[in-house]
Amino acid sequence: MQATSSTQKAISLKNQQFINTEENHTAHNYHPIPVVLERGEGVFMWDVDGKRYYDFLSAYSAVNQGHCHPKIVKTLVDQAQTLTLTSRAFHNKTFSEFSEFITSYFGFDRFLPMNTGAEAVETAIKLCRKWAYQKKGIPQNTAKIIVCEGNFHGRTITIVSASTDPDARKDFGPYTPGFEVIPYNDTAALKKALEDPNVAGFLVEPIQGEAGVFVPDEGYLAECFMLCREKNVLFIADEIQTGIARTGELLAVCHEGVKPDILILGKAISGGLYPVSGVLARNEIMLCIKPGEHGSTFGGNPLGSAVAKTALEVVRDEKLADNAKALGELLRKELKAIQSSRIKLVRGKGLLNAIVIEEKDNVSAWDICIRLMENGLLAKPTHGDIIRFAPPLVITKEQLMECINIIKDTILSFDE
Ligand code: IF1
Repeated sequence: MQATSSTQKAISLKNQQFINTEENHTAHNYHPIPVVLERGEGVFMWDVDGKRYYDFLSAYSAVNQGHCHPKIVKTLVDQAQTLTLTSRAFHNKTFSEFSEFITSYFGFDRFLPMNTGAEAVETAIKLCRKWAYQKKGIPQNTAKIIVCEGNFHGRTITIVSASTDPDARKDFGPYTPGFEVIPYNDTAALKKALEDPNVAGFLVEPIQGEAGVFVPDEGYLAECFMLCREKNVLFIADEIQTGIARTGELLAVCHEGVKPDILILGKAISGGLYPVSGVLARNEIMLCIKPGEHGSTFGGNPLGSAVAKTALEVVRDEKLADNAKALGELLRKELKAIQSSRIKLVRGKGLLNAIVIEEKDNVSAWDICIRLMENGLLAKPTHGDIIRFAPPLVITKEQLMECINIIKDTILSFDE
């Protein structure tokens, strides 16, 4: 089956009209699944024809709490009618309350708020460099940060400078210096790289999302943390995608009892209602940045602060980490039981999962996602042959079983 013909058949005229308008008026920096969504609730989204879908992407793990969670929406509406933005030229009450809440929630001394994930990663890099010069005594302009092959930390110039993905980097030079790339899941490589006394930090995803939900060996993070500690190097965890209960613990580093020196959060910290991100660190690190040295107009605004506080309360009160853990195990078990040579591999942790597709008879991961869409489940292929399965963490066992049946029937339907 050809990808183009399967794609065209799947789309209604109404969906196609919105797609055409968007295609004609926007940059072509995405290649979306051809569905036009207009409403969401919990694990579901509806397209412009009123057709209902299970969301198996969760906006790349930003809507862990489910679409339009009523408590978070209420907070958003109430706060929007009260005070939305002051800038941090002045104090605001909501941010004050939120700062106490989030530091005790994650067990850190201090919080620095930003808006998007990439900004939070940039913040962590700046913080690490400040610390390197002020505390570690690395000579000016020589601090190095170690990153991993296949990383994804965002799309700013500095962050793509640390990337190894040609799509993310090509023709965007000149690049920011100061990064050294080592293989992921390779503690020997880290040990070697740490011999350089100018290394200030190790920036790592506890599970590589963009790489196709690549889960490192058990003990990898704990050992990396130990190696960094021995060399007085900051262990910087990018938990933008893996954090906030997605992998079955509040943070993915919790699986190995690691507490990062700098913790980077984004996405689901606000339940997908409003961009909120930030970094957490202890006093000695965070206080290296002084007034005027870093900031953001919207960072720490009352609206985002209120929304994020409620979104984090929902994660705790609804025990979303426990649900992700239990249902993630069920999902992987059931996916592994599907008798199809098209599924090469199932991997993941909690409800951050992926299957690797064996491309044969001209059926690609894209074709499978198109048929999943026809059958009422939305997922997105990555790297050609990988499909991520990451539903909102509020999904119930009954709903998950229905989804597993959709996935199973869809994959088997290509062999009929
Ligand atoms: C896009 C991937 C997911 C992230 C980690 C920082 C950021 C992200 C670990 C930046 C963002 C996104 C952004 C999205 C695609 C996506 C993604 F496939 F590219 F890798 F989720 F799997 N650190 N991840 O995963 O956060 O600035 O976007 O808020 O379209 O670029 P952001």
